[in-house]
Amino acid sequence: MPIFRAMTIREIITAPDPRLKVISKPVAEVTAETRALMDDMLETMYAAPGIGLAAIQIGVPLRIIVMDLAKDDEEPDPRYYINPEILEAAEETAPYEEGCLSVPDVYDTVERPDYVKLRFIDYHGEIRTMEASGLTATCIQHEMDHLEGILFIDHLSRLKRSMVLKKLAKQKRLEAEA
Ligand code: K1U
Ligand code: ZN
Repeated sequence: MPIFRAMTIREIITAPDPRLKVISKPVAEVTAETRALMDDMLETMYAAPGIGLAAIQIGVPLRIIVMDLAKDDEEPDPRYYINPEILEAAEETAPYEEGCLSVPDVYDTVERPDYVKLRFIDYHGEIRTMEASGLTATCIQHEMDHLEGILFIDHLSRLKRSMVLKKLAKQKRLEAEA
């Protein structure tokens, strides 16, 4: 008999928070528990709303990413990347104005390789390879940075980053006082 489990929208950790600096650990085996976590991540990402999410953003230090780049008028296209590794990256870079659910209300331009080839494990535990360009390449690299404890603001100048972090810390203080 199939067992149905309701998906849960989890809390997204926002910067500054030391948990976002943690290096995530590889997933040893894709189990029902891993799939339940990925289902929750996707639900959390859709609710935010966002186009990607790494497990560490909900406080789970595992190398898991979910993404969905489908447009509003398209069918959902959920993607799951477990233990992703970059096999090749282009020398050419492309700029993209990035945002991050863990860095609310901040957007800035980051340059990243405009093509990457990846190896990862999918939702069903199968090893796969994929080539990505455009927004897919940008988003997967942004999410893979989360697995290393890196935020997109770490790619900005030291001055910009410290201004953003000060603003976010102040926002958190005000929210705690309210
Ligand atoms: O927090 C995250 O890692 C998710 C982040 C992904 C991302 C966005 C842009 C460039 C690189 C990576 C987001 O989803 S921010 C929100 C966002 O981009 C968005 C939200 C609603 C509709 C469309 C986009
Ligand atoms: Zn992010």
